[in-house]
Amino acid sequence: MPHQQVKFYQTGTLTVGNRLLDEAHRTVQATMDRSNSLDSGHRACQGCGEALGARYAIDAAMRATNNQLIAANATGCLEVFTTPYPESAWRIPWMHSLFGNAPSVATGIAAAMRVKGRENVRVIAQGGDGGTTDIGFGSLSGMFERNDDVLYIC
Ligand SMILES: Cc1ncc(C[n+]2csc(CCOP(=O)(O)OP(=O)(O)O)c2C)c(N)n1
Repeated sequence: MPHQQVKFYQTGTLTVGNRLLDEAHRTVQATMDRSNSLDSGHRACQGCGEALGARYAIDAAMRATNNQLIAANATGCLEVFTTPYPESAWRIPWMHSLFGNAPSVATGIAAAMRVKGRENVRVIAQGGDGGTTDIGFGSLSGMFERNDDVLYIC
């Protein structure tokens, strides 16, 4: 079976540095095919489960939607480490919501896309367990009650 040595380090930034290296020295992150929703340079710790989970989920969603994707993100660690003002590590249209209203914001984005006839644009909302099942539960419940066309990821 063909195999490829896995490299656990990253040299330079994903967008530029890796691609300046010889192909043999680039990490898998540098492949041009990778959709790369969450860029390097954010402030999560190495190996942060939330950063990896979010990136894998959004990368998959980008592939599934042909990159026609907008995300709403509740206040929480994911928002804090990816978007220290005035920077952002997200490479998709991304909107920061309050701690408790990411589902409502996502609903609004989906409604706006519907009105504009952009039915091919899909919407994702993401939040931590607190933003989802504690302070945000009313907003989430409303989203399900209305059967809004949003994928919510806790
Ligand atoms: C109304 C309101 N109360 C409190 C806060 C402070 N606050 C910001 S993030 C956060 C906790 C987020 O926890 P969780 O949703 O589980 O996400 P995590 O950061 O763990 O990923 C709190 C209490 C806030 N931003 N807004």
